[in-house]
Amino acid sequence: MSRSFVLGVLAAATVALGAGCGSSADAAPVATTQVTMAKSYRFDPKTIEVKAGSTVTWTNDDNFTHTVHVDGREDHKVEPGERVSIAFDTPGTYRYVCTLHRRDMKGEVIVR
Ligand SMILES: [Cu+2]
Repeated sequence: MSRSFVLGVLAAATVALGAGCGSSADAAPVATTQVTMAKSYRFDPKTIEVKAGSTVTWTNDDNFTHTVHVDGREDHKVEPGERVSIAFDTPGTYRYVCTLHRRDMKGEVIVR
């Protein structure tokens, strides 16, 4: 209970700092349609940029089951060694999470 409280406070502090602070290397968008769920509990690269109409593929190279849940869309479970592809037709910024590891696994797809 106290541990999760501390983590919650840290998460809030991270949000308060805003974009561009801290792990700014992760935040720079990478032009790719391929995202790896790398060991351990990460989306790599975390922020990607694609053209409208692109299909993005997430591949699970970790030893654990993860999911890809884009805001407003369905959750996709991805077992180790498997992949899921999602089409992005409309420009915008789409946040997504792994619903099993929300604190650690978040990413963003920027559609131009
Ligand atoms: Cu996960």
